[in-house]
Amino acid sequence: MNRRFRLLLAALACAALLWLLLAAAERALSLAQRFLTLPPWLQWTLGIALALFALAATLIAWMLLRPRRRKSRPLEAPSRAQLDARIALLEHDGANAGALRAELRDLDARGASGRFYVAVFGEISAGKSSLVTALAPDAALPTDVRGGTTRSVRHVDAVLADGTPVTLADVPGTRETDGEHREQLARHEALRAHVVVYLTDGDLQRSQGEEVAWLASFGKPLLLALNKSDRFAPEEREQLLASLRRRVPEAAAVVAIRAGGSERFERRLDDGSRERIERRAVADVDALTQALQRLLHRAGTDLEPARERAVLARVDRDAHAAETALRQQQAEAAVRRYARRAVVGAMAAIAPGSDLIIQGALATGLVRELCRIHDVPVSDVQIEAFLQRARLTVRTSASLVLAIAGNALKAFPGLGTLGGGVLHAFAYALIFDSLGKALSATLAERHALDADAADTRLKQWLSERGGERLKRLAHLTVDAARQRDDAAE
Ligand SMILES: Nc1nc2c(ncn2[C@@H]2O[C@H](COP(=O)(O)OP(=O)(O)OP(=O)(O)O)[C@@H](O)[C@H]2O)c(=O)[nH]1
Ligand SMILES: [Mg+2]
Repeated sequence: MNRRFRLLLAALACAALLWLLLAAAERALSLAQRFLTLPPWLQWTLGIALALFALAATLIAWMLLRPRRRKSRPLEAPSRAQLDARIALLEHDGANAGALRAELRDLDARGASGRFYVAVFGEISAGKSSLVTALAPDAALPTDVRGGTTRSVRHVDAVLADGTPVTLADVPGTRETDGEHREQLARHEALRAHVVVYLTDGDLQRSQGEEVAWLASFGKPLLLALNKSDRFAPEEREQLLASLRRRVPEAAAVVAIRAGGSERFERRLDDGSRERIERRAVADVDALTQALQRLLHRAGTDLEPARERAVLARVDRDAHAAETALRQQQAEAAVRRYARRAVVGAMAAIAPGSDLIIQGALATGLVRELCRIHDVPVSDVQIEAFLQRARLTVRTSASLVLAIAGNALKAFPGLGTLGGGVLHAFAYALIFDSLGKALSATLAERHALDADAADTRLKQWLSERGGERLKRLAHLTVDAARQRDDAAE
């Protein structure tokens, strides 16, 4: 479109707009004139109706346009029955699932107790124990300026101002140097609670933001409390609260409190001298108590199902980790078993050739077994296609594998005394170990027999010269040879 034409269009649009505005103004003026000629009672009625209409329109616009709190998707968690079945399977396969069972027992016990559990969570020295003591003065939990005072989870019963009984959990602080185990305790306890009070004594650092996001990802109802508010001037406190509200929109409330600490002042004595006095400050946690009461009343019956989902989601993650570890163990045992069979087979061969060919039936057995362990369905055609590639890779790496085996014979003197066929037997141990490790890692990662990925890993493992691994394979070869010799006698 050329420039002139565009200018012409713009001028026309401006003229049309002006005409519309003038027409609207004229209409408004004539309406106003007619309005003024009406009798007063009609003027009043029309005026009130118009005001009500304007008010309703503003309200509707506000409801449509107001900033909304992000609604999080309900947390996905397996059902209790599914988890029970998985745990039973883990136990059947010899894994230790005691911690998972204990977590589910705790879930049931708390559910049956009908009490509200509130965990006080946050970095070390944020004032968690002071807050629990302020809410339940009989508890008198130890507090200290030094971080890391609380070493384990403690439950304390309290009654809120409106008479609601709650159980408060004082937990170790996060971000303590070498305190990973205690942090884990704290996190698990937070997930078991109906509500988490996240305590901070300033604006949120990045790590604290991550903790809050982690809690929110489990759908935990959160109250964010700015503690030690006595350290801030009123203006600064308001700014901090505004910043916290902006950064944690998931929080049901953001409040400022004073959980503890001490007050220092000077007193003039009769003899004119001055005495410095330090005493425990009076706590002011009303804003938090009220927010907690409101939350418990509002969310009431939804809290227990949400708590259950959070715990089940956590047990699901832990069960998944246990299943992965168990699979890994079973896969390693299978690889050891097949490597040993390959060694025995190689030693039994009367005149092993210099060409290292993977022994067909054994290799097929290993692939099938690993796929079964990793729960990956495979066809005979897929197995054969993968083994063909693997054979090619082994053939091209043969000289390297034999060189590694040769060096191992010198490095582990026991091997050298075993007589004929040991070089090849050890080479087969290396090949089967590499094949098994490569395939197992690929199956765990991709949940499919990806021949490309497994072959790339096989190449890496065939050239791997790690001392510990060679030592283990040397032991395996020596054991197999001894058994062969014992059987022959
Ligand atoms: N000025 C001030 N100091 C406070 C306040 N609340 C707690 N403190 C002090 O902060 C320090 C740490 O308090 P704790 O209650 O032990 O903190 P915690 O979070 O339980 O600490 P850990 O158990 O080590 O994680 C203590 O010296 C308290 O006296 C407060 O509101 N104002
Ligand atoms: Mg503490």
